Amino acid sequence: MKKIKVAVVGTGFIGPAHIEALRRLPNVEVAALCEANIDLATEKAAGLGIERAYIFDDLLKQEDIECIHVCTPNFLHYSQSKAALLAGKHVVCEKPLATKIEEAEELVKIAAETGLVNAVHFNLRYYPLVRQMKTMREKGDLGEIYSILGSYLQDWLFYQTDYNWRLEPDKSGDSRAIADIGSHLLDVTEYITGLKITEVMADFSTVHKTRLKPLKAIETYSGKMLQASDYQEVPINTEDHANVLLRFDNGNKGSVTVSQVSAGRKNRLNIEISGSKANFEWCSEKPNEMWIGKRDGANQVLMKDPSLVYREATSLISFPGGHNEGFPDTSKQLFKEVYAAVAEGKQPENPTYPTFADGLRELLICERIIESHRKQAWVTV
Ligand code: SOE
Repeated sequence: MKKIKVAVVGTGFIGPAHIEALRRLPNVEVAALCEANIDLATEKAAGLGIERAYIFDDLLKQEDIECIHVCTPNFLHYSQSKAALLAGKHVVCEKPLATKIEEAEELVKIAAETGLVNAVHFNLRYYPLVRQMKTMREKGDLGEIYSILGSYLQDWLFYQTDYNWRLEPDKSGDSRAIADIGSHLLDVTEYITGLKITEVMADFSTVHKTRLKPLKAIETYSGKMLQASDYQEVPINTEDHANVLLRFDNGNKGSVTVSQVSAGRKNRLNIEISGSKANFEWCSEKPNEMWIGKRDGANQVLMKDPSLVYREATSLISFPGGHNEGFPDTSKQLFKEVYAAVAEGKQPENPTYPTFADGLRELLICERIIESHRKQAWVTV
């Protein structure tokens, strides 16, 4: 079988997750790795068992590389996705697609003009029970949607000494928690419900007004306790926590809360959708079950099991009921759909996977949320 040769750019947290997921697909070969300089690229490629290493400009010259995964910090997504498309490469870009709406608009335009496959890694759509909830809603099992309650809570930025590039607006953009994890929550909200968010009312808080930025790389588990002189105190002006009221195009309402300082919540997206026939609740830390609430009968817990869900969800399931599938499997399932399109050589008419247009949609909502917070007023999306 001719394998599609792929390159991954960036090896922080998510780049290796892309590589692992891609290696589970029979028609794909991770042929190259790209990093900011050739020494780092070579070192990382060797560590990941990838034969070829490049800096970005040289990667674009590789004729045999058909698709590029952009897994670098947010501020590089636009330029690297644009250059890859113009070099004739299909592109899978991490969220957010860009840090500015006009950049995302340009990427959508170029992608449409080239006809190349373009996708954004909104991987949380690919938990099987997320697609099951979407399908159940489409088939009328939920009824009219009355309200939506969502949260996405983490604690990896809990301490004042927790530091990461996402805290720096020049690398991450003007929003942090909303753009980073709120984008996932808002995407799955519209994906499952089929509703469109029409207005937002946002209120942010920056819990740590300053953070202690390490002045040198902390050698992981070196046991070396950093001294005060090892840190620089820097001001922080992006949100640790955000509450957002939402209005939807069906006239009903909802709210979401995101936080990266919620002790004990490691990576917990929770959504509860109340309909006229039932109530759905699902949590990303227990992704193999969903709760179905009833007024006139027993509530139910549906387990991820290919024999118990609709066909649309079965296509995202590789293992029988009780054999849990989780975060790594979502990327595999997303890429399976993307690479079926890459094998055809072009973006399909109606992609089942999240595209650059979905990335633009999320960026628009996030930008309006930032605007609403700044104005302390309702803003139309
Ligand atoms: C950090 O908040 C992060 O790695 C996000 O950037 C990812 O998109 C999310 O899936 C997990 O948490």
